[in-house]
Amino acid sequence: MVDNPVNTPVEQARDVLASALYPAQRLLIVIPAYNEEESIGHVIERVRHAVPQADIVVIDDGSADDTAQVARSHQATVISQPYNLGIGANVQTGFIYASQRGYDVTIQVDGDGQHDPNEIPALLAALNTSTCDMVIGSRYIEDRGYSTPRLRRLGSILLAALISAITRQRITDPTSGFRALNRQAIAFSAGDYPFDYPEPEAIVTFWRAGLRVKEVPVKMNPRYGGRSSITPIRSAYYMIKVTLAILISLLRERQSKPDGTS
Ligand SMILES: Nc1nc2c(ncn2[C@@H]2O[C@H](COP(=O)(O)OP(=O)(O)O)[C@@H](O)[C@H]2O)c(=O)[nH]1
Ligand SMILES: [Mg+2]
Repeated sequence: MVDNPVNTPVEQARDVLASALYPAQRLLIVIPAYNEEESIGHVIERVRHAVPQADIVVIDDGSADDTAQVARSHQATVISQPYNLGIGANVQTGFIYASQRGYDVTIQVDGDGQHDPNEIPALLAALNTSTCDMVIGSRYIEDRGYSTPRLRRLGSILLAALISAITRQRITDPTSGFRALNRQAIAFSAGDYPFDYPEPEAIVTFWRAGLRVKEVPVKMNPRYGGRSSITPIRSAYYMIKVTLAILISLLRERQSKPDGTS
């Protein structure tokens, strides 16, 4: 377990500024969780400490362990899927929930503890101060000590190159699920979101719909417990599947933005 790090004075000042600038913004933290009973309680507490004004929904993806019970015992709202739907459909459930309840911003924070809630204000600040619809927390823009297994890093670099070439914009961390979405991006994702390994493909889908994406540097942790779905053997499979999914998505009819423009 990682202890709750105390924010530096600069980080505290940034948080105060962010909430002072946008006091009325309704924030929803979407936490996808599949068999994360070891970490979910800690993640909820750290999120609450970092953004006390936000609501928290845990989307339990048909976990076989006590993820839902633990999340409820930490006073989070829990939506339990009837069975394991996979990460894309699971996260999309969060976007549908957010769009139905009129949230202004969602921030996806994984249930395994990899995403540092103290970085949420940085994502929010970028979403609010730049002209973009989605902000991605990237662990690779700056070296903040995150170590990725070699094969996975290679896959991530290749995917980043492919997506950067397609979107004509530098993307460094396409598999990061640490993301903030504004209303327009939430509405779009509630209606159309890739399934399975959705993060890289979603960047391309957004670009095709005219939604703007920006990356900001964040620090990330290793997961607290449990296992990543992406084992070394599955990395190669993941790469091929995601690359094909992205290329095929380019053949799909262009989706228009929720406001009807394209
Ligand atoms: N492995 C897996 N994770 C899921 C699923 N549905 C939701 N999740 C959650 O999605 C987040 C990211 O998954 P993870 O396996 O850590 O992927 P990684 O961070 O890219 O290695 C975690 O919080 C999981 O609990 C699923 O069907 N499989
Ligand atoms: Mg993870």
